[in-house]
Amino acid sequence: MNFTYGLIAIVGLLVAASLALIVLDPQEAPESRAMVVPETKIAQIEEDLSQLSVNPSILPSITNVGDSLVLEVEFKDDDGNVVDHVNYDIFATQNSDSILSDPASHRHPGKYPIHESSVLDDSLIQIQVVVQGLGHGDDIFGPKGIETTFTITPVIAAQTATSTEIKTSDNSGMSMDCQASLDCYTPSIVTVSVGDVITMINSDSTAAMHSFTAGSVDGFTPSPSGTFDTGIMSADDSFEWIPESTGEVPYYCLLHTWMQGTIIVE
Ligand SMILES: [Cu+2]
Repeated sequence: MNFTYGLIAIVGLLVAASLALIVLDPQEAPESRAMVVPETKIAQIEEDLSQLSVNPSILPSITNVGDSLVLEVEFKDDDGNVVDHVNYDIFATQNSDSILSDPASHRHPGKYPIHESSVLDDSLIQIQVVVQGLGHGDDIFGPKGIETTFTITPVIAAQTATSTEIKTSDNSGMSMDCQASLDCYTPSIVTVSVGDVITMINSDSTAAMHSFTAGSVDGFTPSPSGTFDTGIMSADDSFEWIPESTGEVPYYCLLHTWMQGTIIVE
């Protein structure tokens, strides 16, 4: 049904309603409805309908790179009142590729489509909403073909990097006892994520020098892996390491090879 045809249907209904109020005698059947509407009145109604405003707004919930864009479309008139029973098409593109195409969508009060795109990259998203009239089935009226374009820049999700501290234990250089109790370093086993900041601190209150050297120890023979090495640290020295790949990273102290720990990177 095109716009003009819809208008005429509405005009017909309006005229029928007004005639029903005026003509109380059911015997006096109204004349052909279309015939009694003056051209000026059609023009006026056409003008009124064309000015009916249906303004879409998009309510996106996710715009992270690597996720889908999930959104609903809400419609309001110029006074900010929600307009329901809106028929609309929605399309979205990114890099000129279609990432969403839901033509013939319809928003009911309380029951409305949630549109979901394919996975986003980091380039601009263009969303086009085309209002196709109000109502259902054959009874569709109101503004049609009104296009509104939205643009969204996907967000690159912030790295939720956490920082982790590993310290040398008091007296860990003086006695091998901490080897059995697994607390030469505290914590001696720690699980972190790729991108986390690991701060290694020589906090031993005896002011002994220590290192955090990635690698393993066979008996008293160390095999450095080269993943990280703080070198010899004086009291209160610290060193930062950010793991770039997953895996278990054992480490030890160059000066006291019984001091051993493990960083598990996930
Ligand atoms: Cu040490």
